[in-house]
Amino acid sequence: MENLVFNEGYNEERNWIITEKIFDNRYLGKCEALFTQGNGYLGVRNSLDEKYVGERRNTFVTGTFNKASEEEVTELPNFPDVTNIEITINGKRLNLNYGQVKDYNRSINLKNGEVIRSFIWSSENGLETKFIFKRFVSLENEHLIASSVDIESNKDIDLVITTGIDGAVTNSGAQHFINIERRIHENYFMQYLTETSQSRVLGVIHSTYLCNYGDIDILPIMGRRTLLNKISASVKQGSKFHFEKISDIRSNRDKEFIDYNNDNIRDILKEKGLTSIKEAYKKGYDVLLNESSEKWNEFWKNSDIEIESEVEFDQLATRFALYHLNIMVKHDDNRVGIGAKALSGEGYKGHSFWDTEIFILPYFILSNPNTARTLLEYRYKCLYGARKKAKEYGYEGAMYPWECAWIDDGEVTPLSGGADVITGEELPILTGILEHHITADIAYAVWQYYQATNDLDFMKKYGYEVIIDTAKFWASRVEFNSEKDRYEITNVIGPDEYKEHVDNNAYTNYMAVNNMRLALNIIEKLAADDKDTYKKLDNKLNLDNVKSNINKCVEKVYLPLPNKDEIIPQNDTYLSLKELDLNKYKNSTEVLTIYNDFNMEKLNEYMVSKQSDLVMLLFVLEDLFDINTKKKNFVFYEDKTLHDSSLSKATHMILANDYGFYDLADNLFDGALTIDLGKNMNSSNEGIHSASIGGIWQSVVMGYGGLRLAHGELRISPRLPKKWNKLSYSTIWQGNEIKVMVTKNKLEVTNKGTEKIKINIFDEFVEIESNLTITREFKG
Ligand code: IFM
Repeated sequence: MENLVFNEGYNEERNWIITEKIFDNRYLGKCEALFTQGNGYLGVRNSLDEKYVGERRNTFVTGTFNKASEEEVTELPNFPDVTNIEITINGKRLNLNYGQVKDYNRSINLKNGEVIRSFIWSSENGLETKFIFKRFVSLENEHLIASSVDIESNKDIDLVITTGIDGAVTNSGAQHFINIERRIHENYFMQYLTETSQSRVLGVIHSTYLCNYGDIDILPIMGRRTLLNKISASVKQGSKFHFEKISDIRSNRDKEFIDYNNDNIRDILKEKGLTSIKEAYKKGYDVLLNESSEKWNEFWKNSDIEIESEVEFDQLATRFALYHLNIMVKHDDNRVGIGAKALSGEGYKGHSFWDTEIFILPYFILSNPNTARTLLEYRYKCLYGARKKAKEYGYEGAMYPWECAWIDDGEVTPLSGGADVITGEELPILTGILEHHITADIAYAVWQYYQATNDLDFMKKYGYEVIIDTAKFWASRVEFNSEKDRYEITNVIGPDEYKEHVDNNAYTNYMAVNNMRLALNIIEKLAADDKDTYKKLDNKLNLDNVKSNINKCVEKVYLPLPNKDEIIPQNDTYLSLKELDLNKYKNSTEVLTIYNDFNMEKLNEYMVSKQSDLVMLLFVLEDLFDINTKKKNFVFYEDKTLHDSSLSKATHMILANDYGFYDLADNLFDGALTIDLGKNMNSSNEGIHSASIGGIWQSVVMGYGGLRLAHGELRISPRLPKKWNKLSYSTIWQGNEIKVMVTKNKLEVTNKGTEKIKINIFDEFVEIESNLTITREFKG
């Protein structure tokens, strides 16, 4: 039997349910991450209620970064845990590794984020106990998490439940919390306060429980760093013991306290938490779930993508992506970004990478522009760290950190990761020092957002400044090569992280020039049309100086062109590297297997790429080369790419579909969909892959759905795979909602907005009045 199945939703729930069919202690990480619940403020990994060796029990509160010690970089700390519910039956602790387990079933309903687990456990001869556990994190009240447990036995049993607030948590051993204060109010309301050790973020956790069973004994326990209640009951054969637990988690970093200079914040938080938990206590699990489900219904009403396919998994996987896209971001707080593992695991420490701008943001720009704006405002707020980094490296302007955490943390990429097993020497991580393209990626994303929204208010307040100050960085970053009479960008890592210390990475150079050209155009336009904004920016950035620095170099930056074989060199040395037979690695079901044979130093010697690099350039700046050159380069580089990063397949899929390599596109699509949902049961241990989840949306909507935002236009040129009969999605273009419905040979575009829109459909400009639909037949 497969561990995970995707077809257990029936009728209304068809293609909404993912089910784990087998409890297997070796693979706890998979569903913990996949079934993560949250709302962008809270992220709670779906560890089982009872503890297991090998579990990773994580509760994250966005933005609460802390540095556990001097030698570690800042990370999102694991908050005190409220999900653990330990149960003993007749003195035997519930643990599915022991006794017998029947009818195990654990599923997430993507429609409302609830996870239900049920099974029958037999801990001693003739005794069978049925358990049903349920849990959700509220979308209605971002602080709330609720669980419920039903227990029923075929004999009388002595039942003990121990649960509460467990502060004995770490991030893989790194301890983040100090100064614990705890107590119980009115017998039922547990209160726990604690503070992060360096950033001094105050975490305030309240928990309560409801129990419908007549005679119960309650014993409060103050353990080391814990505050628990032990609840004992004698449960009669055939009667149901019902237990609910509700918790409220908040912190003084919450958005509501941004401008709050009140010494009483601790008391305020206590009071808010306590009031909230008392109200929640009155409502109980079902009412709270209904409230949260209503919010989910609203989300799905606006955001669902419908796919009619022979392979129903495609529909489910798309919903899986939409579910996670909705809970990975705090939609209204511009002080926080999206972590590479979102709020679903300790991997990459909650830090934000270019993953956001290039892989995730397109979804928000074209589906939920308000959230896109919030995310870009976060980058604006990170300018402080970007300027600091530029200065430290001897450059001007804003050089974005490769990894960002709290808005004023600056660069937080660790300098090493692990140690050589033989020598014990720390293994360096060079990305924070050398991977510079993120600066241009952010400027690019700002411009994409503006094109899609016309949000001039954003540009005046934030966007122009980001583009100009990043351009200022590039003008100082390029190096003049007098022999070749050109500017170069040497010693970088491009998107392909298998190549370090390279010169003239094509992606970086083109994106840097794009960044500088955008800035020049903006400066000129503002000088002509918007003197006030010009003056404001001039005071901050000295625009004459920026302009002259850019003008000095921009037309002379080396932009690698196709060679005699029409191949654009990924960097100065790539095309002269040794060739390697990659079949073994390409055919492997695991990623990064090349590391079994080569270390980084050796990898630098071969023509092998980790992820889309030159191909990424063809995607983001699609007008640079003619179609034949693009196809040729796609084939050349795809052949050498191991897709060892989860960021790779979606981009390749979209271009393969564009270029008519349909079998490859379909293959890559399946690969992109199964990065987290695939058979590899260890793929998501560190957390889900946020960028690949953005990539799923991109492959569906920008790939088969043919939606593209390029040179200021919205284009729709779909092509469905053979197995699909229909795809429906919506997008927002310059404030107007557009519904798109594609079948194998018909496209319908409906303007649901209030204004007339002009878009490009199959390379023809079409104007669509408000509330009108246009139809195009095409050869599928
Ligand atoms: O940003 C990515 C990078 O491109 C490949 N390594 C993982 C990072 C975080 O997802």
